[in-house]
Amino acid sequence: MEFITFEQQDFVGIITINRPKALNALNSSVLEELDKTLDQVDLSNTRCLILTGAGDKSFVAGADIGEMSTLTKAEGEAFGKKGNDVFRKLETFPIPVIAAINGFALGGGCEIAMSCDIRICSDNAIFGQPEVGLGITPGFGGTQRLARTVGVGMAKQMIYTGRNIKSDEAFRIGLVNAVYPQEELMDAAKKLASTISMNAPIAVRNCKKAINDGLQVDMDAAIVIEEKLFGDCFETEDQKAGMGNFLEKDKEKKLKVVPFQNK
Ligand code: DAK
Repeated sequence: MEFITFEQQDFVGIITINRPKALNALNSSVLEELDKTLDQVDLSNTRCLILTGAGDKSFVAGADIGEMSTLTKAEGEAFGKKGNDVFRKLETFPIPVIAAINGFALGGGCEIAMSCDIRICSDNAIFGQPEVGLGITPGFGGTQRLARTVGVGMAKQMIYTGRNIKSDEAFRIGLVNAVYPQEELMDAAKKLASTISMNAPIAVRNCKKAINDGLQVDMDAAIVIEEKLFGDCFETEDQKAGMGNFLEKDKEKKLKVVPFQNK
């Protein structure tokens, strides 16, 4: 791979978009490599992913404007589909994905972060959807995910003005869960990922699916989705061990990682 690196640390996979000279802008190759990287994640041994950008200046400065500038309508549509497919793959990936946003997250950069489950950022992070200034609309889900993440009014303001916001404002409006000094960001991301990966993996996966799928339907249907995924956890080793440890008051065992179960 030319533009993506993958590193496995225990149960955590770290994906780095590595195109720092272009501030990690997303061209077709980056999108294709990201797609392949996700396909290659060993889900029997990985419980959480971290997505970040190389360098200390930029997470992702958007889709590659140079590549996009000469696209025909048909090519623009194909490029948009490539991006949307991989963003959706991230969003629906079976395990949680944490975006560790280490600088600019503009346009497609903000959009890819919003496809992740959890966003944390460094204090120099800058967010924005500047597309209207380039004569286009956000094309990788920005009009949809930003409104769902920060509310309709704030999303419309950010998108219509194309104004960038700093990390403190991103935190205030709920676009990120926490802000860290740049040098502490990756440790914080790893700690968060490690905490998630110490929990029962089937339950964590089912929580992600329940939240994601439930948000697409009305509450009656959403509760049915939850019921099914709740029921699905029973008779797993994780459920038996987790509840058994509690009933046996075995605090040591409770802290042990329950072996992953493929179903
Ligand atoms: N694309 C390509 N190259 C980029 C880039 C980008 N988005 N952002 C930065 N670079 C490159 C710069 O060209 C420069 O390259 P060299 O000149 O050194 O070769 C290098 O990265 C360093 O950038 P700067 O010299 O500009 O660095 P500064 O610190 O001065 O400024 C900046 C940093 C992030 C403020 C600035 O680079 C900037 O404004 N970049 C563009 C940010 C932006 O507008 N992003 C949104 C892109 S639009 C679609 C689906 C999705 C999309 C569109 C369509 N369809 C459905 C069809 C998505 C659109 C977008 O994301």
